[in-house]
Amino acid sequence: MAGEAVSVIGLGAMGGALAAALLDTGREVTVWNRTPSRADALVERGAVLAPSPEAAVRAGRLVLVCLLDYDSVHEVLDPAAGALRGRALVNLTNGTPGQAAEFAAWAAGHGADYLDGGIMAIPSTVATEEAFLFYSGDENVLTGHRAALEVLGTPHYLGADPGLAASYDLALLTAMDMMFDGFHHAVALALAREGGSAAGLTGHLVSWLTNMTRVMPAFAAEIDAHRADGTAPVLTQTLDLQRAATMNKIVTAREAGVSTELLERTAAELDAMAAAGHRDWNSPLAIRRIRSEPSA
Ligand code: FVH
Repeated sequence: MAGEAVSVIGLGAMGGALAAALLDTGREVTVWNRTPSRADALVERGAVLAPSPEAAVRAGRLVLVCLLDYDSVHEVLDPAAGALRGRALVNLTNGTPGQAAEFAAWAAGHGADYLDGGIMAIPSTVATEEAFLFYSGDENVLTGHRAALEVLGTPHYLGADPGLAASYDLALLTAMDMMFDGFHHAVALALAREGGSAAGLTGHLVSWLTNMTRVMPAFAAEIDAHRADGTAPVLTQTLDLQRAATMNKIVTAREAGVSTELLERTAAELDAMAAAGHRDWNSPLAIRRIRSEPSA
């Protein structure tokens, strides 16, 4: 839809990709960045470079913010606060749920309609089918500007609590970090053997992890059911089996000269579950343990 005025504040790798995607759809895009030269390529393609954050805010009914962190968001937007009234402000800067809640209150105090967002994409996948974004806060912002926000990636509205999007965003990023820790550990083990290689292992690893991710919805259903009514989990393994397998992994890592730090944490958790009188490992128990619930 050409004609809808959108402002993008912050033209790093991600903000630049967001602005470019909006320009591609023929929208009027105003941009601002601390280092103005980062706007050059966008201006060549039709974007308007605002002289100040305040001018950028005034230029768009929808204002997207994508900066390094919340300190920079405040540094940039505090002097522009007077222009926010009546604007739809969407902050796509990574931060904690607490920071999102604090900023939502600040934005509401200045009369902005505030939506917090988390981008589940990298710059090269913005505006592709792969990209999705979490949103929480004022749902009317999403409803009123859905066409523009859908350009960036599929929107998932989570609820009115402005911290929800940050919470889901960081949850997914944490799982990703742990997956890459596991990948690097696995490759280090493979490299310790004559004939082992990263590429040789990785094809099998991707198949294995892809198969294992298919069990997650069943685990999730068990966790939710357990929370609601105490239903016993279906997917379960004995702690003895888990502990024996973990010990094999620790010995193998040690022999390969690979750090056992992460595995020792797992072993300690399994030991603690056994010491608390549990016989079986299952996902609801693992969740209770990680949440430090007394029964785990
Ligand atoms: N890049 C990615 O793959 C991830 C994917 C998921 C979402 N994140 C989040 O997006 C935010 C911005 O990330 P980015 O990739 O654009 O980051 P940079 O390329 O490093 O650009 C940083 C921008 O922030 C500006 N900036 C930093 N400090 C200040 C400040 N004190 N005052 C004003 N602006 C500031 C910086 O300006 P400049 O250095 O060009 O002048 C850039 O515009 C982030 O929350 C990710 O977690 C990206």
